[in-house]
Amino acid sequence: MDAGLTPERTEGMTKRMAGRISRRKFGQLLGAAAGAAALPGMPKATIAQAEPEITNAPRRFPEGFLWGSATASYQVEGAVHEDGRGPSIWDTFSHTPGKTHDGDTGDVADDHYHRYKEDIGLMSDLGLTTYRFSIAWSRIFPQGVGARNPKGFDFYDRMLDTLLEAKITPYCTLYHWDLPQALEDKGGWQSRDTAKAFADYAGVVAEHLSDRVKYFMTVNELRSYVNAGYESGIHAPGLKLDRKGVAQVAHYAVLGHGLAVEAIRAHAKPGTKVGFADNPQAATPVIETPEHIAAAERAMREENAMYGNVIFEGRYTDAYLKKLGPDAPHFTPEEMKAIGSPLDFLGLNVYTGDFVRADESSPVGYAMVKRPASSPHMYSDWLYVAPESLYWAPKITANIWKLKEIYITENGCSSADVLTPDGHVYDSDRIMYLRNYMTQLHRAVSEGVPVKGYFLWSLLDNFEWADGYLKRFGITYVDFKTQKRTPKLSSSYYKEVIRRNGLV
Ligand code: BGP
Repeated sequence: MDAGLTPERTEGMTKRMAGRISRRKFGQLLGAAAGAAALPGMPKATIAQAEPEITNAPRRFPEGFLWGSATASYQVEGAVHEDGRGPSIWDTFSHTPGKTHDGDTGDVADDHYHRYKEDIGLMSDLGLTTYRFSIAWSRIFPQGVGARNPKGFDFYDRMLDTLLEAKITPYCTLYHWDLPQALEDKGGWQSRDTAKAFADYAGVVAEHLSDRVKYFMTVNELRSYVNAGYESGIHAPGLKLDRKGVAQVAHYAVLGHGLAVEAIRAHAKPGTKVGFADNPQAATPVIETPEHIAAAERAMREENAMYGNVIFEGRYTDAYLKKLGPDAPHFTPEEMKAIGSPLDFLGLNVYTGDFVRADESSPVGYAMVKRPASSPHMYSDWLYVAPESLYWAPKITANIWKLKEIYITENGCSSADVLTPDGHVYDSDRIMYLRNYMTQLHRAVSEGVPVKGYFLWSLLDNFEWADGYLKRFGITYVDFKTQKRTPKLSSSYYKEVIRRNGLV
């Protein structure tokens, strides 16, 4: 006997059954009524027969809205020993036993270095109008600084030429976490010299590529590589610094961004646009009322005081410095000026949201809502489902930081994808996730929030950092043994979104 089957539970089940039966019956009655209303001999009208153009006309995105996908060098390229590439911290970290799932490494990854043409073919099939990729710093400067590797640019030149032939606009990230190991050996982001080295590298790349690339992002997700890399140690370089150490690393990371902005402006062709891809704590009002919305705006500044906020306001908030006290970072007025360099756009990586409520008793005027254990998440346990975040993150950031141009530089999810015997991946949960998030994005754009494009993470299943090849985020399934690519059902979904330039 089921020990959990108490009298109360049995009674509840009976009630629910009764409810279900009556609802089903109600449905049958409705169906009969609809059938009766149809003209004899005429097929019954179904939703599937409705004209998509008509039903979705009011749910279109503005003309020229960019539809893209995003990848990152270490996650897709492979070819880690080819053409003079130097080692990065992710080579070292992934080859250290126990650091990644099953000891997976990016040695081969998606072999995109050799298969980029096939991958650009996939983008063309989807109808992508833009593509976000990142440069492996240690392909250009194998030691991080000093001698340039002449072959370093060849791959990116080839890839960009193919991309432009396919009429896909490139968006380039200069740092997606693969710091040259030689720089980590000299202190990595704990050293101010790394910020300077990053700026020098950024200037060189911008000078070389800005005839073909008009949009540069300095860094990807400061919070991730600072906190996961130097605080919890779950990402490369795997350090666990104290609070003071982490605050200083965060400062040198935003300084690196700021100096890189100056270097790009100094070396790139006129008209080049500069921004960065941020993953703010996406403060989302728990209920859409004025007091909770105001609380979420306050939270967006304070929770991101050391990243997005210091970049857009050029100063650390008083609350942030007060909270850190003697652990606050050392900084100079010149550094703060560089950090606050004006930007052309903000990239937002939005996967999940953090609910905020108004709290008059708190000195900052808000409280973060602790997630109940039942909160739904996708296959990655950190990826809580919060579609509203794709409305509120761009809306609030545009408002508080006075932004004119925003891109969703990453959004997507992991699913427990299975390749079925008929050779398909029916990732209906990913489609559900995307549909809900895009509906909220559409809501923002319809209200005039200046989001100009969307990049889905990711084009391909790839090396997902500490999760190795376990967590699949692609809309294309990759068999990592054969490198065979199979577009998933979500790929058909996204293709239709792009075709309509609207919600599906
Ligand atoms: C973002 C990163 C991506 C990608 C994605 C999935 O934070 O910018 O590179 O990895 O998250 O996250 P994860 O692989 O850590 O689960």
